[in-house]
Amino acid sequence: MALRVYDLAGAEPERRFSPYCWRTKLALKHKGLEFDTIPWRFSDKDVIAFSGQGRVPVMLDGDRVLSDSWNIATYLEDTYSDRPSLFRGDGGRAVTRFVNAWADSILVPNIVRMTVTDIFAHLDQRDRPYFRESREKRFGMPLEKVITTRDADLLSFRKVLEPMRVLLATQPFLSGERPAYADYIAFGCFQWARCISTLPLLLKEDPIWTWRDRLLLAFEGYAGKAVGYPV
Ligand SMILES: N[C@@H](CCC(=O)N[C@@H](CS)C(=O)NCC(=O)O)C(=O)O
Repeated sequence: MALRVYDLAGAEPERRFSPYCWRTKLALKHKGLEFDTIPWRFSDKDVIAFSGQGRVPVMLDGDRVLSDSWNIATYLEDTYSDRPSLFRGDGGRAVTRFVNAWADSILVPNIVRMTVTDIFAHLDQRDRPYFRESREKRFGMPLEKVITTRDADLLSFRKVLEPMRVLLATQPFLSGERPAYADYIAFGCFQWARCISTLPLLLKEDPIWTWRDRLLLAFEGYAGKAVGYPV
């Protein structure tokens, strides 16, 4: 039976924007595993209560229930070890863990600050009150106020990406000649923004743009075909 992934969706069921779910979906593609995705919304906490927590991705592999994208990636790597590797060895796994921490602590907060009203605008009506209340509590201000510094935030965000830019100027993927999980972690963040916002996070002349294009085309254009904006 195909694996199943609960995948965050907007008002339109095919608008799938979670950066963490993108990591998992691309990890599954990399492993060549068949999977189905199930659209999930913030209000559907009860639907994934069986996983013992309230966030997606949640993945089902037969009767195994997994949550947390990093945990899912290590499970896939260890369980399907005869398939293409997500980490390429222990050293790769350790360094990829750094990329995971960097994406979670730097990329995600920077992107959410610039796109939080775009996320809100794409949510199902049922999700809006919860999202507004929980995120306004987190930011300590109305969502509309969070994005008022967006132009300046965008310029500093592009500077934060400098280490990626330097690396990608000399090799096609973060993981070298071929993509691996480190690429999917970072890519998931850009894909998230692209699915819900017209904000041009990247400029066409940026090597990161070219890298992102390679990943949009990977796996027969799986991510490139997703509902989103051509930015
Ligand atoms: N550390 C988790 C984070 C997962 C996460 O935060 N997912 C978000 C969607 S992008 C979520 O489900 N949020 C539920 C909520 O905010 O109530 C992972 O890597 O999977």
